[in-house]
Amino acid sequence: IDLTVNTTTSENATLGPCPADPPALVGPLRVEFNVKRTLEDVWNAVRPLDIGGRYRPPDCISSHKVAVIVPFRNRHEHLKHWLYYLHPILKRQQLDYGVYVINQDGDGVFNRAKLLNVGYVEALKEYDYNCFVFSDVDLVPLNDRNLYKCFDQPRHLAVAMDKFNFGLPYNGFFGGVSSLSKQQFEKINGFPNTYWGWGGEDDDLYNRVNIRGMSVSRPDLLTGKYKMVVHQRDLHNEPNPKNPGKLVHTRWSMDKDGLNTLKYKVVKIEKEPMYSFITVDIEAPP
Ligand code: UD2
Ligand code: MN
Repeated sequence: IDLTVNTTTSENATLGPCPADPPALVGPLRVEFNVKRTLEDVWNAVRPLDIGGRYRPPDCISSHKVAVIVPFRNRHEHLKHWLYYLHPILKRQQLDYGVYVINQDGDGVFNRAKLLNVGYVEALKEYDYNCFVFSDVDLVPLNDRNLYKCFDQPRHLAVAMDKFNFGLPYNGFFGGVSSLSKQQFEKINGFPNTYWGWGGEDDDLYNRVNIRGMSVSRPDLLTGKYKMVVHQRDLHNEPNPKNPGKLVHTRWSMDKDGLNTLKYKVVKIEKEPMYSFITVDIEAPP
């Protein structure tokens, strides 16, 4: 007798793994920021999603369980562009993903890296993510073959930004968008929490990766093209002159400053249709 499962009656049990090359990718993309978008326009362009900006491919099982973490304060116009472009891309990439916007409460000094650590911890409370993509809110990829997943080594994705003439500004640049697996991120104790204001935190992460014997992988300069929304420096995020000097100490500071020393209070969690909006008090100096 034939004991094989009847495939027509148990569809869910018979989903296969997603292919290594997602079939719907199109390559180069047109991206336009000189358009006013309402949240409703954006929703109509990206729906359907599960609440909180969650998605998994309907027709295959993805092994990439990705939390996309966005540091945020007062950039709602940028967020609309980001959601409008990123959701369709992430869907075509067949990722099992969720979007977490980590909103710094109050108007103390901004701290991008600490917000990203918070995003890591909060996302893991919700789902068994194995990969974390850390992205500025104002950066949109110009090629959907730049996969928002994790690789054998920590990855730098934003290698060719328009503001840097589509090249790397320096060899060790690790800013904008990066991805680390859960294991890679734990191995480096996450981001530093002590880089207040603008600058340096991405270089510290680069140091951490190298000190732990890993290297940074990158897409080529055509696949890694990005467009950044043109903007001025925000209030309360001035370049901090103390940050560059800290970079020579990463080797000694990294075990005392990171995930293992992270302290914050969640003020509010809002489950929006296209993202989770987590407002946090990170004990920012005035
Ligand atoms: C560069 C890097 C960025 C980071 C930063 C230094 C690029 C494209 N990115 O960004 O990864 O290393 O330098 O700290 O080169 N943000 C807010 N509200 C604020 C301030 C910042 O939401 O008031 C968030 C937002 O996601 C923004 C990100 O922090 O995209 C980085 O800040 P930025 O865009 O002002 O700095 P930028 O473009 O020089
Ligand atoms: Mn920016």
